[in-house]
Amino acid sequence: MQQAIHHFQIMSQPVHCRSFGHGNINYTFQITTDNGKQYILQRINTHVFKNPVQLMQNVIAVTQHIRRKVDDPNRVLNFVPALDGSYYYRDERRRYWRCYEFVGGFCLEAPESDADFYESAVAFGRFQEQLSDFPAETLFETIPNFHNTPDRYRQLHIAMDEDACDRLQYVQREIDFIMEREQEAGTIQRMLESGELPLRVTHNDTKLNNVLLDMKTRKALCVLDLDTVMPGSSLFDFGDSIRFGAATAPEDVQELSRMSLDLHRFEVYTKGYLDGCHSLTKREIELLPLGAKIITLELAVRFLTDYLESDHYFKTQYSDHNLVRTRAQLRLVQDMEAKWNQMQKIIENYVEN
Ligand code: GN1
Ligand code: MG
Repeated sequence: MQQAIHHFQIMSQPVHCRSFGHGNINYTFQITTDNGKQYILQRINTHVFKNPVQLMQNVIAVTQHIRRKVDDPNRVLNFVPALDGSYYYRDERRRYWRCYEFVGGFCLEAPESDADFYESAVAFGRFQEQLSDFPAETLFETIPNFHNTPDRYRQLHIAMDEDACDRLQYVQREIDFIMEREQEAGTIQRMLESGELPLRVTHNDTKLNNVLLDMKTRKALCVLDLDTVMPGSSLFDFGDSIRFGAATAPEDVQELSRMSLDLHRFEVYTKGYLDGCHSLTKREIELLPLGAKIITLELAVRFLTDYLESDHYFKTQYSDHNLVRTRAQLRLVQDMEAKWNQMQKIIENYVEN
């Protein structure tokens, strides 16, 4: 049993603990107590999130904001205070923990039906809508420049120059592919800076497995993993869901021929996202396909950087895991390029003239 659970204000006795979910960053446990109530206990990865106290202030502010707008209290995460009343517990090894009520439900690694994917789209769209009046200036940047794509390229260039573990020799093809697209990859960031695209409060990690679905109805209950809620672009929130959930294979598939973009799922998600969120500008909607392509490319850049820097950021299961992930993402980018006109056509139906 993780001892940290005893430092939170739960009224019953913990009796069972198991590892939970497939997150690449934090350490997550599901706790059951003697009266059947369940909790999620998470250890925050402070290598990634340097300021967990500010992070929890963000998360609490965002969940409180959403709570005021929903009828059902289970439609938003409900964090449990620690014994001292704050929303985190720091243990004697200076590790930070937090806890929230687990009301049941499940997460998917891939949609099992169009309906599942549509549900997740509505949930992320609604999340965007609920935060459209959140005061962005009160949020801390939990990871500065998180989706600043040119900055991600800059970090890759540094990792290439340093080549800390002599891996550059294995990745020339991947580097070539990535560098050919460097100019285009910066377009969204530049449009945010020029004001052509609005800066919004966004989730920034909109993978399907960050949505909790109801066991019986399979309807979306709530959005999880709020650590990266920060000012950002709706294009990346949309795009990251496409990257993960409209792909025909897992993000770390080895057999590259299995990886492609499912255009039908792309359309299903577009419909759901725009059903949930009505505040996007015409320009944002037009550029949604670009969001999908650039976020996929950006993640490839991040995986490759981590590979060159000897895998200190993402959890890995085997030695070339980050390289495998890079290749899978690049294959997806390539397939999006092949299907570019079709993606545009689908979006055209949703742009109001
Ligand atoms: C990480 O923690 P998780 O698995 O939800 C990462 C995302 C990546 C994702 C790729 C804080 O998300 O940015 O897109 O892995 N989160 C952070 O699977 O870096
Ligand atoms: Mg997650």
